[in-house]
Amino acid sequence: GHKSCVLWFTGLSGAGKSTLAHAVEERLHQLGYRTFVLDGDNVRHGLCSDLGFTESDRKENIRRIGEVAKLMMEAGLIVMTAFISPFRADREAVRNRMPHGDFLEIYCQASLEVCEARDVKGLYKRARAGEIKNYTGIDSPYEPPLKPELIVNTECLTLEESVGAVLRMLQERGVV
Ligand code: GGZ
Repeated sequence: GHKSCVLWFTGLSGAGKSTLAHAVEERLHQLGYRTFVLDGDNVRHGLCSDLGFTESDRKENIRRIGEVAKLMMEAGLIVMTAFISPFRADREAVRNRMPHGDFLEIYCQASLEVCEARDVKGLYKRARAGEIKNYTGIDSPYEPPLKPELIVNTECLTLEESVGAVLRMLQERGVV
């Protein structure tokens, strides 16, 4: 069996958190590991459908996701979460709920300029136009991690290279 853990991807909208988490999941499946990815698609429509994007709603969003991730980890999975999780204190609170070493923070680093240029869903454009309030990077803050277990620069790296960096980190820490 493997060591279960939580891989906590954080970064701006459009930084590639969800894409990377799912690509890592595919690789881990090939290696025979059991995993689960929590992201906006399976959380914000259900568990957190009552929450929006105010500071207090984001805080509660991250708290719930952290608790669910912890339970899934206890069930033996490698859990990956892909949420902006913009506030350092909220991420640290989740970290402090887990046994030491089981919470691995991965910063998907990409400049606002690049994320905004990607604008996959057109939300940055709408935020710039004032149609969406409290948009992270526009009129709501993002606090980058000070000591993440891994920084993946998704501007410079291909998806394959990014997956490789995550797998290397997991090997170094004895997870896989
Ligand atoms: C940030 C927003 C907002 C606002 C809607 N601010 O590109 P996306 O669409 O798929 O990623 C964004 C997602 C962020 O949700 P999270 O649950 O990850 O946020 S947090 O961790 O801060 O709770 C974006 C969409 O939701 N979205 N409005 N105002 N992102």
